[in-house]
Amino acid sequence: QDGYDLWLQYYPIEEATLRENYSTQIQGLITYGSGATLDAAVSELEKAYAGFFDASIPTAISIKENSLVLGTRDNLPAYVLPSLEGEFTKINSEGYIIKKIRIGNTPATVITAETEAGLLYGTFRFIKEMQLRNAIDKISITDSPKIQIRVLNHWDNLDRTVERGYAGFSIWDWHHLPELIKPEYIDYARANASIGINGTVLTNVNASSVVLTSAYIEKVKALADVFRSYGIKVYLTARFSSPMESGDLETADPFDPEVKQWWKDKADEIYAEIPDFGGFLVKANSEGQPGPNNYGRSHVDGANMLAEAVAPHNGIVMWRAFVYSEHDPDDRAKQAYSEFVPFDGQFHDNVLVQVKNGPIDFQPREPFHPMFGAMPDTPLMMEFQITQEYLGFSSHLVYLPKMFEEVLDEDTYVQGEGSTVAKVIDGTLSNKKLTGIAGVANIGTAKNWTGHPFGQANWYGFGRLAWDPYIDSEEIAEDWLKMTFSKDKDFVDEVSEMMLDSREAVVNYMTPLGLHHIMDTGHHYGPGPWVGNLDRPEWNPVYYHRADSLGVGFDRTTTGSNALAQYAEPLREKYNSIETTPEQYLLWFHHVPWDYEMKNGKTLWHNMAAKYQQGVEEVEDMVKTWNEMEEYVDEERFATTQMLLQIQLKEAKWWRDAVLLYFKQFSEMELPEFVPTPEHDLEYYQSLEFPYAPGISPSWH
Ligand code: BDP
Repeated sequence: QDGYDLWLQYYPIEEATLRENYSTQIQGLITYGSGATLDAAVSELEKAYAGFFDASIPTAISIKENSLVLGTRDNLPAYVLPSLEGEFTKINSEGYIIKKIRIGNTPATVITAETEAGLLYGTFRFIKEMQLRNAIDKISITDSPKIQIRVLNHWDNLDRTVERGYAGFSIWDWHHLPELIKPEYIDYARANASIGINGTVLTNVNASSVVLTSAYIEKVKALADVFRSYGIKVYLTARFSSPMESGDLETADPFDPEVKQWWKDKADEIYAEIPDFGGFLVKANSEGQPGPNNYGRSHVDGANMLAEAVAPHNGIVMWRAFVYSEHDPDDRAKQAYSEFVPFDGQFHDNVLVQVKNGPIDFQPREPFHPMFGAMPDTPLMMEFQITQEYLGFSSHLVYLPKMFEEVLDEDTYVQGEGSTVAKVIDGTLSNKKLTGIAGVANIGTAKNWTGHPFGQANWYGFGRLAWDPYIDSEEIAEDWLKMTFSKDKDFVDEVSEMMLDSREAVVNYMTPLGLHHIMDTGHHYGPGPWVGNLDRPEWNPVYYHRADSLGVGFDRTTTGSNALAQYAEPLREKYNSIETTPEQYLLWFHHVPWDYEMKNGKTLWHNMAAKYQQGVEEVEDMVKTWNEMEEYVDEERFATTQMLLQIQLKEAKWWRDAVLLYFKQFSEMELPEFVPTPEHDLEYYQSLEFPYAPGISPSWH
């Protein structure tokens, strides 16, 4: 088992009664309609059936007892529809209905939808029910995605390095495209379709304009042709200065008629090849990327110009709000809000503003980004990072859906209690038509796609939450474990608990109590709270923790940067006082004295040390739990996970020791006796270098 099959493993059904029952329920597959997506659904059913029963799925030419009927509403025979009355009102265009019905006296299972994509999702769901060994004889499931645009963002460069990628190189083999279509492309599409992902941005946000040249458009088209059958659209990142880099123009000013025309022509050229091209994702005027500000124009000017170019083709623009400037002396956490919120309502209808979950940058824990809820007249899409840039790369087991869920569940209070981030994203809070969510992919050429075997759960879980931002991360973990490893209850109970706890563990051993961005700079691996020599102040960890002899933490209250003014009441008031700020955000919002007495009666220093120690102990528990799971897991994945957990344990201790030794210089307090004496001195930790850490792409050299 190398993990290549992800959660799409169709093990033989060994239990005799169930096997008998399932095969009785699937007497003959009959499909109505035609098309590549329907073919994809059928081919998946064939694969699954072959795996479950070691036989070919029986087919039928007309509906008979216990047929499995597949077809969109328009294609189903009219006599089937009355048995589905009322069901279609429950789904949207990508939703599905799976139902055991009676047609006259004949029982049959129908999978249907309004669109072929819905049919495909329904098929995957039907298969999943069997993967989970659920009963299907009275099956009745309707489901629809709650968010429209559910995309992966690949930070893949054309030279196949992956920015912040820890699972090998890019899976897009640009050199051999368009001719060579690798089986991986199809399996990638299957995996995404199985969780409802309907779009992929192929290229890095730090973009190259080369992907917009005709030679590359041809390559992109080849991928789009593969993904189309799986309901997946392709998108590209658009480098704002492309009109200049192409050699065509001397400016990229969005007000220049020639620039506008250039983008219109470019869009026409792309759509001529890829009629369902999704549109552009843009990082502009951020971390050195070109953008409209270079010409004295605003983000709205830039986004709207591109939106006009793709609008005739129903394309969209995802314009990122990840901006902060070295020239702006204000708290970095405030800058995106300050820059974007005044533009609310001014973006064209086909623009989504893409906002990271927190106001800094994909930390183990951040409060939600205050832009969520603050732009009621603009579609805001969520950007999560699935790749673990700040969370131990693909060496550490961290179950991210737990964190995604925390963010989605946070209450923005913008329209009173219950105005959760999820409701902003799914559009229900302010009645948005266009909705979206993006996950920065953790996928690469690693045999198992994600490097760490448990990295797959983060890809899987992102997809599930993109489909339905209200589901429980525990349910997702359980589903994933059952489909990926074993359905044994003891295994699932123990390991899902381990996964759920892993998120808090990483917060504890890296950045407890609201600390953030104290990773070593550049690669962001390992501790680096001492770094303070980089050109841009906000690239330095010392900027974020602000430790001194008095205390530690970033004062973002009314006495400090007042970033909390960007939140609605009662959050503002709550975060303004140390006493009412949740301890998990304490040092995010406050500069707190080392001897400040916390809720448990102990000092801040004591609590900080205790959290780091707890993080290490939590990883020790993970190691113990996993060691007991040998009987449930194949040798290869068991051993890989076991070895990686040892790395995680070693590095959790490294984090604890390095950070506590560093802060001790300021607190001038002793480590509590339950924290073991660090193995090395601070100088040792400071001297460690990682010149070849993965994930730093040429754009950062
Ligand atoms: C940061 C990464 C950097 C990305 C940037 C972004 O360090 O590599 O380019 O975010 O999201 O997290 O644009």
